[in-house]
Amino acid sequence: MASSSFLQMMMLVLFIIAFGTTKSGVVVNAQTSPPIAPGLSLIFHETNCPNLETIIRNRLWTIFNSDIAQAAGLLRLHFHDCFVQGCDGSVLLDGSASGPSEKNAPPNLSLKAEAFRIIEDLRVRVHAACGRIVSCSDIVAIAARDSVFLSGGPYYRVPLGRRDGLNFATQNATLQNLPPPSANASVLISALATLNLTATDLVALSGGHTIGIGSCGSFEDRLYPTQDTTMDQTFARNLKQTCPALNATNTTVLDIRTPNVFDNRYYVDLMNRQGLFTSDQDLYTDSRTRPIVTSYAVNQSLFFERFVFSMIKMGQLSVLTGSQGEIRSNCSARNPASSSSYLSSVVDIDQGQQEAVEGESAAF
Ligand SMILES: *[C@@H]1O[C@H](CO)[C@@H](O)[C@H](O)[C@H]1NC(C)=O
Ligand SMILES: *[C@@H]1O[C@H](CO)[C@@H](O)[C@H](O)[C@H]1NC(C)=O
Ligand SMILES: *[C@@H]1O[C@H](CO)[C@@H](O)[C@H](O)[C@H]1NC(C)=O
Ligand SMILES: *[C@@H]1O[C@H](CO)[C@@H](O)[C@H](O)[C@H]1NC(C)=O
Ligand SMILES: *[C@@H]1O[C@H](CO)[C@@H](O)[C@H](O)[C@H]1NC(C)=O
Ligand SMILES: *[C@@H]1O[C@H](CO)[C@@H](O)[C@H](O)[C@H]1NC(C)=O
Ligand SMILES: *[C@@H]1O[C@H](CO)[C@@H](O)[C@H](O)[C@H]1NC(C)=O
Ligand SMILES: CC(=O)N[C@H]1CO[C@H](CO)[C@@H](O)[C@@H]1O
Repeated sequence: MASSSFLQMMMLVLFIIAFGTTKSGVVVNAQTSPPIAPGLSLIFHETNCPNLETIIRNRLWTIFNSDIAQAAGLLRLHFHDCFVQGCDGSVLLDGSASGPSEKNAPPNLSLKAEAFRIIEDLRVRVHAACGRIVSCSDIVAIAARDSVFLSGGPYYRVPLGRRDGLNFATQNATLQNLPPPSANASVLISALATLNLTATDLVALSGGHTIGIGSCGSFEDRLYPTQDTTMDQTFARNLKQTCPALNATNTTVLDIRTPNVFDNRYYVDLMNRQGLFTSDQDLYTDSRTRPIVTSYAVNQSLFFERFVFSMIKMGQLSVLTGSQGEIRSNCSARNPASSSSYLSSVVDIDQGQQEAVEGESAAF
């Protein structure tokens, strides 16, 4: 589905949206949006960086044309950023518990490492055009939206004006806020409740697994030593070929029906007991979330509407605005002048401990 004709079609839709000639089914209107956080605005960069969104979209269009898999990595980066101490770009910092440093990267996380490189590349382009006025966290939020849209999902406008955080995401914050793929619905519901996200938000945001891949280590506990009884037999047999034993390093798609298309088939997978992670499948087992899964499986428009709502809500979690934080001149490092006193504490972070945090091993 990385075909250029598909992407061209999406660009056309976007063109139509931009010039308001018609109303497309994939545009989710403002009435279904949550309130915009104080300090953020839909037109924040309209006058000082009018080409911001075009620069990002054109670049991502080119990247996705040769590798649509990058879309999932960029979407996941926004999740990880927002879940851990708010959407402040802290996940991008070299030294954060799941940050880009090669030392921290678990094996076979090339997708994630590439996502960090793409964000920094976008920042260079945006700052070259407009100066250092757009934050890395805003760029991550726009890139996530474009990843959704250019993969076939809904288009929505992203509230902008985030500032980049000065603090690294610690291992504790990362572990506490990013539930593992082995988490059940109860754990997920309470983890998201601490972020003021509801069970409906949980099910909608989990729909991000309609694109992307997972590695054996994230679901091998469902295969060995004993097979998870909720798993479809044929699905389990195929997964055992992909991951022949514990500690296998293979990967497989999260949505077996349409792995590279942003649609509602992920929920159809769950209804057929073909969800990859426990954190996916348990949404259909748990009576609190099961009806929500079913409603999205039978109505893609409803899923798109709720996904957009929850993305905008999540995308505004504990944002820094106004004079808080800074606009980084390098997404993976704090600006030099203000950081000298803080940088010394970075070396105190125990590298061994950081490696224990599996960047990809999260339910989102
Ligand atoms: C991290 O969490 C552990 C256990 O949950 C706790 O013992 C430790 O004090 C925490 N560290 C920090 C810096 O908060
Ligand atoms: C969910 O997982 C938690 C932590 O592993 C466990 O304590 C709880 O019993 C589980 N709940 C259900 C309904 O399986
Ligand atoms: C959740 O909502 C409460 C009450 O509105 C607020 O005090 C708290 O800061 C919010 N938490 C987050 C993580 O946004
Ligand atoms: C990886 O998965 C593929 C597809 O299921 C399978 O053919 C291959 O044998 C697996 N590779 C390893 C090393 O297990
Ligand atoms: C898998 O790795 C863990 C930790 O590295 C190790 O304890 C375990 O023995 C390994 N299991 C197999 C089947 O290789
Ligand atoms: C599907 O959801 C949309 C958006 O909420 C709604 O307008 C529509 O009526 C629903 N369709 C059906 C068949 O329920
Ligand atoms: C950005 O910061 C990272 C982490 O400190 C560093 O490795 C990299 O060289 C910096 N990039 C530039 C262009 O200075
Ligand atoms: C370091 C590591 O585990 N690398 C593995 C990544 O995945 C490929 C297959 O997809 C393996 O061949 C590598 O050994």
